[in-house]
Amino acid sequence: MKQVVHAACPHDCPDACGVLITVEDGRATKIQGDPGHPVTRGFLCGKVAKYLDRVYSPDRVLYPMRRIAPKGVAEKQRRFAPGQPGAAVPTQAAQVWQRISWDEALDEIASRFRSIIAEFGSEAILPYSYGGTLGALNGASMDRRFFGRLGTSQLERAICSAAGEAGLISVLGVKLGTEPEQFVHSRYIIAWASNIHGNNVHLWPFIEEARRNGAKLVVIDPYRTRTAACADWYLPINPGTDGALALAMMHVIIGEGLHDADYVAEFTLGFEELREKVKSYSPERVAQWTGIAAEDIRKLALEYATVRPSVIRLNYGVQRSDGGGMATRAIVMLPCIIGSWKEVGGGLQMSTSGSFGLNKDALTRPDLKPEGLDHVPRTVNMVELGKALNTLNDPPVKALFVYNSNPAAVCPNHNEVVRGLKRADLFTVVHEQFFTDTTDYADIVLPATTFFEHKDLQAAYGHYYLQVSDQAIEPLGECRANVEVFRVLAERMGFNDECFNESVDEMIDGALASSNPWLKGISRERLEREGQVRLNFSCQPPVAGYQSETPEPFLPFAHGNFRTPSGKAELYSEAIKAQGLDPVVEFTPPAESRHGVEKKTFPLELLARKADNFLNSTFSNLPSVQTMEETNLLEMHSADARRRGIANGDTVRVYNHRGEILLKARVDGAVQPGVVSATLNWAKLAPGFRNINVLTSEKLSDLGNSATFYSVLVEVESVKSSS
Ligand SMILES: Nc1nc2c(c(=O)[nH]1)N[C@H]1C(S)=C(S)[C@@H](COP(=O)(O)OP(=O)(O)OC[C@H]3O[C@@H](n4cnc5c(=O)[nH]c(N)nc54)[C@H](O)[C@@H]3O)O[C@H]1N2
Ligand SMILES: Nc1nc2c(c(=O)[nH]1)N[C@H]1C(S)=C(S)[C@@H](COP(=O)(O)OP(=O)(O)OC[C@H]3O[C@@H](n4cnc5c(=O)[nH]c(N)nc54)[C@H](O)[C@@H]3O)O[C@H]1N2
Ligand code: SF4
Ligand SMILES: [Mo]
Repeated sequence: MKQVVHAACPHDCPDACGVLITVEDGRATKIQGDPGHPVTRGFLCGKVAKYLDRVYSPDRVLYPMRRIAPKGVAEKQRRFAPGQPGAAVPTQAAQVWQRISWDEALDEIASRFRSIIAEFGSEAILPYSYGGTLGALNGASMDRRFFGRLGTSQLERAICSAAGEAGLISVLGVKLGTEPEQFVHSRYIIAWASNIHGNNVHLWPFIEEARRNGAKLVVIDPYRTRTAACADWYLPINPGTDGALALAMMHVIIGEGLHDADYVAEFTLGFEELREKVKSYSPERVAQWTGIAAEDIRKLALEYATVRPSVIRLNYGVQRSDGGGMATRAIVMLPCIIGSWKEVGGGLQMSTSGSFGLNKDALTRPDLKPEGLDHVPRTVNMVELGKALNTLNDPPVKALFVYNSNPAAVCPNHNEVVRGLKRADLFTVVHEQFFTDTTDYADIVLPATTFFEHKDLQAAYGHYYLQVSDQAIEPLGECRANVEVFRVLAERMGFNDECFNESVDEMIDGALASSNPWLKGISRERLEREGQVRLNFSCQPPVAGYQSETPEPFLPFAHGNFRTPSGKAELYSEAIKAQGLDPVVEFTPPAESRHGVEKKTFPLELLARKADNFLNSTFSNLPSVQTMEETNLLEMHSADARRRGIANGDTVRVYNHRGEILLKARVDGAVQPGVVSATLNWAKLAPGFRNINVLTSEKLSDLGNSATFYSVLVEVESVKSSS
């Protein structure tokens, strides 16, 4: 029998694609983008187009496993050749793992948890999860109920976007932005720290259409991405200096009287303070930090303010830096002062996720608590996992439960993370699809389903369509979805709260039962029928003069409606002031940068970037995806290479006070002098079984306690020449 199932890609990606899976006799035989999804438009990115290879990979974890060897990397099983696609050699060999039944696994977990709680208290258990799936249920529902009821330490999930979100919310009060479909109406598009070809490819066709209509594309990125290579104007910027650039743009715009005085007067707060603040950020002064010439800064500001509609696609690269929150805040002020929120094809998009307003309390049940716990459990920042595992006391972390994440690859300060994970007294459970870097340190590995094998509800952070993702095939082997694992664990721990019995459909219904007016008329049944449904913006004021068959564009802030305390776009923020920061906005160079306080430690700024064809560390072990991505490279400028006697193809040692890694030099013009770049990979597929995060730091950003992956200083030296 042949059928086509509608699913939604749950990976941590703004596009949240609609997916059609063809199933024949119970086996998935084809995957394609849903042509009916207005943003997916029938195509998938390269990695998910090969998803059958992932689902049916011989390397999947299919059964619960118990470790019978010491924790860590089984060196003999690893191979590495610099610059070659790494052969996936998972440590699932018989001498490392013993297959056990689910009953044995659950019994062992429950009994270890009980004895740890008895001796150290429930906070000695730390859940650890992030973006494996962004499905509303398998991302955050039964797991939160379980850990809340158990009273474990709470996890501050700040590894990705928290600084930018805090910056965005400080101005707008909510995570909303320009919808991708509107980019076709833009005349001036700034891709700001936005690797659209790599990370947000479904925006690209809209930009191409706009360019066919005469729009100009400007890219601001220290790395010459494929997007930058296609741009009309590429502005390489020094890492971590975007806040200064935005301040200088406002200096020019306000100085020239090009701001929208009516919009500013009616819908913003603190314009006079901002006008004062930007006076000291002249293009000439800012040029020395950003590396962008003063006349280019001036030109950018003038064009942005006058070629209309102009739109900014701001992505998260800016905010992976010490001052990332403030930099985001400064950039988000730009559409507010030029009033481009009023225009179809204007405004700014960083995230659209604030629109869905699913009933998160119904999903996560923050009211659940263990009997007798008299305080709110402590919070551990996931960025500081190394520190938590090695230094936390009172109580120490004695058990770690990892799901939806691969911290041994993605966490900063990798060496410290590994030191912690190696602790013999740490009981680690990892629920995974593959034998990752993190399972190398697990006591128990539990097999997880892929999105083909479970049902979920899918929101998005790059568009406004909600989807139900249907289950296409039966779980492989003994795989279980996150929801089901925490359901049975709750039972094993003796929790008889009704919520642990809720069915997946009941949970979806609960998530949709929300006071958000934009969910009006959107039921599970309708989502199942239609696949994807645009949020119901019918209660928004009409867009003046809009005539078209297509739905009326969504202009969230055309008439103000900011969700800040003042109801205005806050160019001055009491909330920011309360954090001890400048209530308007300020710029300080990142500590680890050429102008920062630690500039003398190491000379080169490292961008520890994402790979265009992986998704963070996901996909990096799949041979068919490896062929699309060259890994373990250090890209550098010829001036820096020459000075160090490094030739293209040489093996180089990249190091700082946190660690070192061997990579293959690529001298190709992707970065400016003073900057080097390398991408994330599984540690066990890299030389020495370490990845780029040996160099990154646990330092937190100014707002949101986020990670600072892109503020890192290193030195590079040649090890030996390649043949
Ligand atoms: N193919 C692919 N797609 C992905 C991912 C992936 O790993 N691979 N990851 C997913 C995830 S988790 C996320 S959060 C999103 C993130 O997607 P993006 O928000 O696009 O994030 P990044 O790739 O971190 O950074 C974007 C760009 O910012 C640049 N950049 C770095 N530092 C600076 C700076 O100081 N200033 C400026 N102007 N630019 C800078 C980087 O070189 C990069 O090209 O993508 C998602 N999609
Ligand atoms: N150097 C450097 N480090 C970075 C970044 C960077 O740009 N540079 N980016 C950072 C960012 S933005 C982010 S978001 C983080 C991402 O950090 P993570 O969210 O940990 O990302 P992934 O590496 O994609 O690992 C997700 C894991 O979840 C598993 N998984 C997928 N679906 C499921 C499921 O349904 N159930 C279970 N149990 N597991 C599942 C996958 O197999 C995969 O191994 O990495 C951060 N680390
Ligand atoms: S990873 Fe992103 S672009 Fe690729 S299929 Fe999933 S949602 Fe679409
Ligand atoms: Mo992320």
